Amino acid sequence: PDTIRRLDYQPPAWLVPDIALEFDLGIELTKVRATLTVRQNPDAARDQTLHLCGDNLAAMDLLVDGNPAEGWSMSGSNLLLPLPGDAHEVTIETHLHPATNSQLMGLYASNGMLCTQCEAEGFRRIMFFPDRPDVLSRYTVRMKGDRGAFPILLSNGDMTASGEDEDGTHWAEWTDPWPKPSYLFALVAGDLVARRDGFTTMGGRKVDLAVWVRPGDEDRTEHAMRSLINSMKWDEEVFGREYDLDTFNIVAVSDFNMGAMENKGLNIFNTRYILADPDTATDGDFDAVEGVVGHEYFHNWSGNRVTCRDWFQLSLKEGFTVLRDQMFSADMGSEAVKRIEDVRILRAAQFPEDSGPLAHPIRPDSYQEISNFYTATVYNKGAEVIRMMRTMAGPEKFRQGSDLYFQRHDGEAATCEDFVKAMEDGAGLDLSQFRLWYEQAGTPRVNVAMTHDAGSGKVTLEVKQQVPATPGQPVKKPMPIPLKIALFDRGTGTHDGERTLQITKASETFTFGGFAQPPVLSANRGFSAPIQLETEASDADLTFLAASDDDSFARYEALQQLFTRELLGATDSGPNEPRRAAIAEAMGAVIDDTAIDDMMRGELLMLPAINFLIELAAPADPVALHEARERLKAYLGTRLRGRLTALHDRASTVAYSLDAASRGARKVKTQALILLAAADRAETARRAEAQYRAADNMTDRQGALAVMSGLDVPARGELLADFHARYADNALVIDKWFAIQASALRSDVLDAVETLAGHEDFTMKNPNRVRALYMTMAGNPFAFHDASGRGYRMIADLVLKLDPINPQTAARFVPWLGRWRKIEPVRAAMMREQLSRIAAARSLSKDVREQVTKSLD
Ligand code: HT7
Ligand code: ZN
Repeated sequence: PDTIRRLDYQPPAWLVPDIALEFDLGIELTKVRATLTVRQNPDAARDQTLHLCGDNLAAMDLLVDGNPAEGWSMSGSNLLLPLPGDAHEVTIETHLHPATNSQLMGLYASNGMLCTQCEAEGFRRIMFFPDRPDVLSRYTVRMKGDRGAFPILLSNGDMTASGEDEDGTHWAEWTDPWPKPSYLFALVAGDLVARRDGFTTMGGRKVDLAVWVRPGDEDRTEHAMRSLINSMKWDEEVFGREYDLDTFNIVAVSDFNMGAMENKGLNIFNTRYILADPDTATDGDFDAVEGVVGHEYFHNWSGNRVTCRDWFQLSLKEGFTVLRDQMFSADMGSEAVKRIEDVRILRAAQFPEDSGPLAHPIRPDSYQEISNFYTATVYNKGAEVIRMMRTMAGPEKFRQGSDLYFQRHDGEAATCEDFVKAMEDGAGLDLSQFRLWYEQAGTPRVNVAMTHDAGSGKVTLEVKQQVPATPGQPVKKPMPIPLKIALFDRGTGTHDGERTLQITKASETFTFGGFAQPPVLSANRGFSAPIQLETEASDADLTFLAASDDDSFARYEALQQLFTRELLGATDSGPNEPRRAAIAEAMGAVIDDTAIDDMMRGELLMLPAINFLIELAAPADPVALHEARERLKAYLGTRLRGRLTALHDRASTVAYSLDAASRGARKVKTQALILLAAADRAETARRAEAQYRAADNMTDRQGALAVMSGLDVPARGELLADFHARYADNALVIDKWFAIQASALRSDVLDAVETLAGHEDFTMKNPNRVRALYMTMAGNPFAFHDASGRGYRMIADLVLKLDPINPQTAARFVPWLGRWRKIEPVRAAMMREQLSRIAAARSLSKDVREQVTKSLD
């Protein structure tokens, strides 16, 4: 397979300033005619052949300047067209079959509607084109179709004309004045209804807003619309970014490979990130809608107005936009809780990637299939890297850097280097060494050792860092790390101010005076750098920080470290009684502490996930870790039973609303049930059943059902059946029904998954459904790491079966098997065996082939 390399970049020989597209729409057959104005790129080496990418296309008609093209040829699936001069008009016709497009890339059918997905390389499945992000064109789109089947016709930009024909068809013309790369092209045609609203920008532009959904879903779009308006306002206030068209459309589709897509003026969303009401969506779902609506909207500047030169620069738009959506959600809710959630995601998804066979820098050096690089590294670590720049510069200077970046590169296809340079110039930072964060993969391990000299009152911190070897990068340089610390006085429980240490070397020391007693070190406060931190803190120090740290992240982290120590130690030598008691006391204090709100209390009561512990324990026995975790839950549930039941009782009296107090109450209710269930199954089952039956919202109902689903009690089956019957018509809730059962910590969970795969509601064609069942199972260590190896086999079977249908989605399951190096040898051998079985398949997509080959290395 071809490997594309970052350093081989060449500018395009031909530019396409304008493209006019005509669509004659049909579910079975859509005809597309494109007229491209092409001209030689003065900044590139001259080439008299126009290279047009195609994927699964045939040119039904091909004209140059109005005459049949001569001398053209196919090179694989691409079209090569010799052109004699500097500027030409090229016309091409293609025929598409949306109904059979199960890959969901290009133009496809979903529930009777037509829609597109072009990022990263989907446009070439619609039209022959230089399908690369540094070719920017002005698009005019005219589409016609049956009025009954496609009453709504949408594309990018603003609608400039429309009309009806006598044969029952109608047409619309959309014009997007902003030059854009082909990956931002979009078209939607179908029977849709809109929630409409408006927004007036800071410059006075009146923008018509619409959220389009299938008839019947419109009542569940209020939160998405509110989130959109909040995003537009927030981007003006915080980043000075204003919207630039008269129309902003969002369309929700139920068959979608990812979360959403930021097409210019016409965002297309997975229904999962649009539809929400209290009866069908949890508080977490509401947050996800807000975050993803914000994310896609923010791309209008970080991605669309300034786009990427090539796909190696993906983090330029994705890392920056994730940081922007994280800041937005923090401002809309609780900054402290949002930070903890974001770090939890980073640790669960990105740390394993960074320490495994698929590790890559946030700006990768090579790829075979770009879809495999829409990763937690590019997105979430990319956001952390830009967050560090913000930490080093401070918010005001960071804003100056961001302003300069947008001003310098508006209308361009830029690079990560352009962003870093703008930050250097605009924010006044020296980022020469910092560029390593774009080059080196791997999570730095930082060790901080503290010594105290009673005579001089001096405290010395010796900081050592090491960046682990990753594929293709055996030797690493030391990273620049902004490490926020505070030194606490044990007696008063206060500190003398937060400091940011700028670490630049493999080993260095920092000294501070004025400490009569050894202080307690609070380090990496606010998770100021995406590192694995090791300190020599005693259990007593951690207990102190868990109770007293004024940085909420550090407080959470101290508790997590106590849990982690206990869980990792317990798999070798059983529980550590004093530590367990200290944890119970710290948890009791968290329950009682009236100074923290329930949203934060809910976070503090959560034990670390097994998939995070596997990272630290390597080589891990996941089931032994699971058992240790269950034992600790049972211990805490027993020790804290009175307080947890009181907490559950108190929270159960709070009425439903979307405000923080009410959401916090729901969060602690489920956390209390989780701990109590491990201690007293029968009593907790009664409590959970009561919560389920009394629920007037999905958060309570799903939380209770998830707890019930892990228990062996008669009501379990009854409630699962009730849930299914109650929501039989709602695909997103039926996804929950599948996921709840696949996440159960029960010995028969794999039988259940197998049965569910044969359920009439299960389909391989809908990525949400596949993920609900199989991604949840792969993420459930108790199921996936079943000692028989059956979990591994089931995921390999899925990959092989799904690959011919939807290779992109299939490839996303491979990394679970690729984590074999972290797992004890017997299971690791079985995981490898399944990877080899996939690799041996006669025909594999490029997507799966790349992931499997790299995972076996
Ligand atoms: N920029 C969007 C990426 C995306 C995508 C990529 C590959 C295949 C399908 C896809 N759908 C959306 C999403 C985002 O980050 O906003
Ligand atoms: Zn994005």
